[in-house]
Amino acid sequence: MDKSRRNFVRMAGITGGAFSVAAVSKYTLANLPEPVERTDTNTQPPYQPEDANYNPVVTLNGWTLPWRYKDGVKEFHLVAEPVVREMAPGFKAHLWGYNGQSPGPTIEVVEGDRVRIFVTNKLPERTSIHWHGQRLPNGMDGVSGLTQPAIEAGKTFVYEFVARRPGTFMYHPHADEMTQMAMGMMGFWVTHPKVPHPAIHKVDRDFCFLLSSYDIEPGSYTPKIMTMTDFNIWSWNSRVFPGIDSLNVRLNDRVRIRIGNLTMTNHPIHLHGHEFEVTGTDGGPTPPGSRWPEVTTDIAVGQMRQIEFIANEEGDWAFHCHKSHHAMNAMGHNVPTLIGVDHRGVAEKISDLIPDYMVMGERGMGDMTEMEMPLPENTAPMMTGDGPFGSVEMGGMFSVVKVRKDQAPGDYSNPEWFNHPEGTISHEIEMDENPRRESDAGSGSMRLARVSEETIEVKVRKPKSHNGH
Ligand SMILES: [Cu+2]
Repeated sequence: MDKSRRNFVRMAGITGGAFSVAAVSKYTLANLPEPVERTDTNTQPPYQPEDANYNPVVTLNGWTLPWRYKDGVKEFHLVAEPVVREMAPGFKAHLWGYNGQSPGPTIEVVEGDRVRIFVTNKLPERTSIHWHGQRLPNGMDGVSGLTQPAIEAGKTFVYEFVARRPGTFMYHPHADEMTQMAMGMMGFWVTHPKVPHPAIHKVDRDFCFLLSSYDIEPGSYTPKIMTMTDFNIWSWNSRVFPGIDSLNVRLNDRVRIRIGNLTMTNHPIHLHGHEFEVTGTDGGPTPPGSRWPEVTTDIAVGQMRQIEFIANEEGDWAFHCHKSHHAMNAMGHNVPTLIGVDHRGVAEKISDLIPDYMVMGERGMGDMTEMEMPLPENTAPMMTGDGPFGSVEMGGMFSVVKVRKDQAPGDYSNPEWFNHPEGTISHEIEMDENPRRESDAGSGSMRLARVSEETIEVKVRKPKSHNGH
């Protein structure tokens, strides 16, 4: 196609953003909906069509794909293509995705809707889309070779089915899956109930995101697609902390968060300060009698979970994967544990030879967060993120649920850090400088002892080897 004839215009106003559509294209001529693209990574406000009688979802660092009505059918156009995703400030990845981004836009419909989805393949290889969790005719299931021929590069296919079941779903390729999912091809799908459903609550806020992982060497841009286990980028919607937006809610809101796992391992997702219930899976809403309170729920590979809670505690509540290695950014895993190893002298000597040399991990890894050692270009710091009290020392699958009294209903904008009521912040206390205070003999009270530096040295100093070096 002659690229110079493609004239992109900006559609401002719908969600205040940077949609762009081709003004005249072969799609118009073929009577297909113009593909809508976004290239930025900001969480878009809910997409609220005029006739929507549901509370739309908000996709973390993402957006919902607009559709057009044609003969009572909701028509969408997905374009599979190479994209550039800024995964965190200062760190971009060359991924594959849909309509300008990875993950692709969220598709949001209502139970009973007939949907028609055009899929144009602008990848260098063939693809297909599987509609994970949907009830549909077998030939619409998107498994290339099994239920349809693959969509060859440059071709457009159409899928059409009725969204029969309300719930939480996703879409992804079912052609060269290992490569295409390792490259970021995936998207969310939400089907709202048509009429009130006994197991589906009305909620005030409804968030969604996908878990994905990448293996991108520090200083490079493209994921290594053959990696099976040793991923180094653990992301929510292809973003890593501090690049993941916070989930901003109003005090006493009922909040739903829908999460799907398209990585190669499980993720125990943990919320601070509240208990939640798992109210649904990709198999549908869970029966209310089957629910119990949790603060962590494990999401296995290929599973989806929707959690719900009443946000009735004000504050900035951490929300993260509980696997600590998934809450940090690109790092080597072959680093020996150096806690307690005495480097005094060694570092000085090496510094004479290598000016930027820095001993890693002598007092734990927390110092890494403020380290001055230069990172390769295009690398997200391993543990980072400034909070109101210093570095958060996190990365990867970490964000914050911000619960505020004065967050207006429907306002998803990011408030300032929490203003703690006086006397409610953990703080340092005055310590007696005596190394050891005599406890009241026999009183059974706890010994408040300050262990001397010497004791620490004995406990942690690496023992000498047998032959006495
Ligand atoms: Cu995890």
